[in-house]
Amino acid sequence: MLAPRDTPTRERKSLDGLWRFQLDAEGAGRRQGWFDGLPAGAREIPVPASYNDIFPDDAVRNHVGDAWYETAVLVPERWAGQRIVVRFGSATHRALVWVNGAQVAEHEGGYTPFEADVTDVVQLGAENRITVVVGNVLHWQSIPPGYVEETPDGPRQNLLFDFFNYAGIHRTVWLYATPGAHVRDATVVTGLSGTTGTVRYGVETAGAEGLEVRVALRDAGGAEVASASGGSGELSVADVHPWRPGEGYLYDLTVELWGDGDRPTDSYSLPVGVRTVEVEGTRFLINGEPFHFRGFGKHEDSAIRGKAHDNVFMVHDFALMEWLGANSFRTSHYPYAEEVLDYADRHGIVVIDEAPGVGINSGLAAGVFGAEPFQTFSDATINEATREAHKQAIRELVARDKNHPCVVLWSIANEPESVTPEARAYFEPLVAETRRLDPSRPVGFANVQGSSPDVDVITDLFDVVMLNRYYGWYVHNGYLAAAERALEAELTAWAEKHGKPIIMTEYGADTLEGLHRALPSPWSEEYQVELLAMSHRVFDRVDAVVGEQLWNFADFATVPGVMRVGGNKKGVFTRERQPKAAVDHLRRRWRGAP
Ligand code: BDP
Repeated sequence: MLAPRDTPTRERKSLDGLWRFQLDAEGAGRRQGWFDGLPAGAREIPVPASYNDIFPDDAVRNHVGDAWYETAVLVPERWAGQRIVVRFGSATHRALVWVNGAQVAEHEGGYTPFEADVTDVVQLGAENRITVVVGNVLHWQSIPPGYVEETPDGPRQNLLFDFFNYAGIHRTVWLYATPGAHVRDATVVTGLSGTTGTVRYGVETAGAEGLEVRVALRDAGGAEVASASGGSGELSVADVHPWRPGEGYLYDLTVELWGDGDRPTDSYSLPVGVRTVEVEGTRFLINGEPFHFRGFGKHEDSAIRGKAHDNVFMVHDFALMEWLGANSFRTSHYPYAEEVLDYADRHGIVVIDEAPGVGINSGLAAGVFGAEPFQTFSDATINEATREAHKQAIRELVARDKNHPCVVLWSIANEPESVTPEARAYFEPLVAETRRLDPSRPVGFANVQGSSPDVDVITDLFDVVMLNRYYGWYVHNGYLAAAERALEAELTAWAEKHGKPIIMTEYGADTLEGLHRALPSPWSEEYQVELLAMSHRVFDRVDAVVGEQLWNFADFATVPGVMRVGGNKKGVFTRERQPKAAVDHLRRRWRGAP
């Protein structure tokens, strides 16, 4: 799926700003035709933003159900004869969209884009009403799954994961115009052989019968280095400048449709980084060279904005990661905004791109997040329909992110149950589908503590071992010597059993900023430092460990609970991005800082 861009033949208009907003807990809006106009009294709300923390209003913060949004947009007269599309970067977790009262789009899944051709319903040169109803309920057949309990005080959403269920329109909304005959999609897969790079490309078009596809690759200075015609082919780049970790060198692939005229009918530009990714034994290779992941599991999370994309936080977070010497992160536990991947492409930051398959684990949900006991996989809980929703989420993730050089690995789930035959039956088709969609990247999942190599039954389906381990926190809390022995024993067992690269995708300790203890005890800043230092000693002793992404970059919002003091405090930065003591340890380890 192509991101909207301004090109010589295309124009886009952002609909970000203040929209009208109305909660609809009873679900009355559809019956009452709110798509023809929200009721009087609707408030103003910023888009993009999660709605939860905008107002000091518990009904908004803990809302379960529909929330309506409305705006008006003037569609330029000059777009006459063009194809006009409305596109949402995301709406969490599902949405229905109307334009001038006509339904144009319906989408399930809170973290991937969707769009609709609205050419026939908009009025040119006039104001057009756009209405969206966003649903935030998670149920057994959604991804992520969850369930709603009816209580005397109304419905209560039970979550099976450890982050606040922020909802709303979280990313930019675009209205854009393209020619009727247009480039619908483009896919690139790159290769390297000595000093020569290859860019295999495929272009999909719509309404373009009789038009010729022409592609041209330009270097960062704008000089053309290769060109071809036809809907698919391979470009060869002599003396290629590869994309590599730490240096996000990008070429530009211009894809054009040509008829008889002296200008292209449509033109689209795709940034392309030429690099390769492979797993070889216990090594993870980028451009044939062993890569060691240093960085974090993150969240899209900040005060007031919730899970909305925000360029201020994005640039700041990347700057902080660079300051520490991090070279990578995981989009735990859902696809992040497209702007984040574009930025990582340009800056050479490596990304593990995760599907929103989180909460597929009864043991964890009941034990840690307080859910009623349930069986993970059953007709009444996570079933084939859930798996289909999960598959669709993977399809949309790959469709959106397949061309990003920064993405080197798909993570299709976080901490799922992985010890029963049902788990294997659930995951086999998902892994196969991911590989079918993208044979060029390895596939993994983040394995939960307790699913050790002697009981896990799904890791052989994957290319890498990704481990979330809390030795020294949930296990052996306060006993780092015991934690060190246990962590080393488990990592050694993984290395011996599978002979695959091991990436530590989570390890860490909740840490209350400002709590100091001369003798490091849990929750103090000193203990976080000691736990990280212990973990790093172990990683350095196990050859197969090729990555350390600790949990978490910053403190983040969760549902309240006896284990959460105003949220999850495992950040090495506070939620406001102020450093805890661990930052010095990381700078020394990752940057060689004194
Ligand atoms: C793991 C999860 C992560 C949690 C973390 C924790 O993958 O989402 O926030 O542990 O407990 O279970 O801090």
